[in-house]
Amino acid sequence: MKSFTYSIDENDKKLLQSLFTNKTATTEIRHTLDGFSKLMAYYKCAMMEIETKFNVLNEEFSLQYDRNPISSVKTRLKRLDSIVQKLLRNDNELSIDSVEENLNDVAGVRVICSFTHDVYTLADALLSQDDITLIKAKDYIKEPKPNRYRSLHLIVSVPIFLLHEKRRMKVEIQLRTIAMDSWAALEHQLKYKKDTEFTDEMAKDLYLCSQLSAELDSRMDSLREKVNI
Ligand code: 0O2
Repeated sequence: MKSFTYSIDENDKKLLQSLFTNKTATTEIRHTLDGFSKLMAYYKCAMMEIETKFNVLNEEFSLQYDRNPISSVKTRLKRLDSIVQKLLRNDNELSIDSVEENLNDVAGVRVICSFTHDVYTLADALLSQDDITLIKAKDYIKEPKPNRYRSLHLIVSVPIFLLHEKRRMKVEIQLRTIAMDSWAALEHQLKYKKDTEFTDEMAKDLYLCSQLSAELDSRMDSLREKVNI
């Protein structure tokens, strides 16, 4: 059985000690560490709830249409150093409450689909569930980012049921096709690879790849429509 606890490593502890409290009293530090571990465990539970919902939708879809719309579901919890960087970048307070209030993407679920049509079918099916609240949607498929990044982003809140309380937690969901995912992974690698310069030629090639990937998705969707699957 999977553990529900979020364990913080030594680096996280040091970072928390220096950033989340300016007091050195041991009880204060322990309180902060416990609070952060608890919050991350809640995010993990929310992430698992969403992952399960997509797995259920995938099963049900395959019963009805004899194919799986989901190629894979990936989950990730934002690392503490990324959490701190994002709070600082946005001029938000460094506190545990501030994480919950200001960040939407501590818990992330990425759903990779076979067809663009499936992205919207799954998003609609999830959003029609009565325990899911849509907080924000960004459709980078209909309106790609200037670098041609495509994906459908949903920020939702989902309830998690604890021993004595029910809490709503935010989860960022990214839905995309296999082609969109391959492109995003390549773009991320090229951009963040520190030992290689990101040249104009690479940017042009990447742009061409984005066009090809969009065309591939569109043709695949047309074929899917023809065979009505
Ligand atoms: P990681 O490790 O992937 O999480 P928000 O405050 O959420 O409204 P934000 O953070 O700008 O504003 O959200 P947005 O635009 O919805 O994008 C958040 C995430 O989408 C990023 O997370 C990436 O995962 C992905 N993403 C967005 N734009 C791009 C892009 O141009 N290229 C690639 N490859 N991915 C993109 P993080 O926080 O960068 O990292």
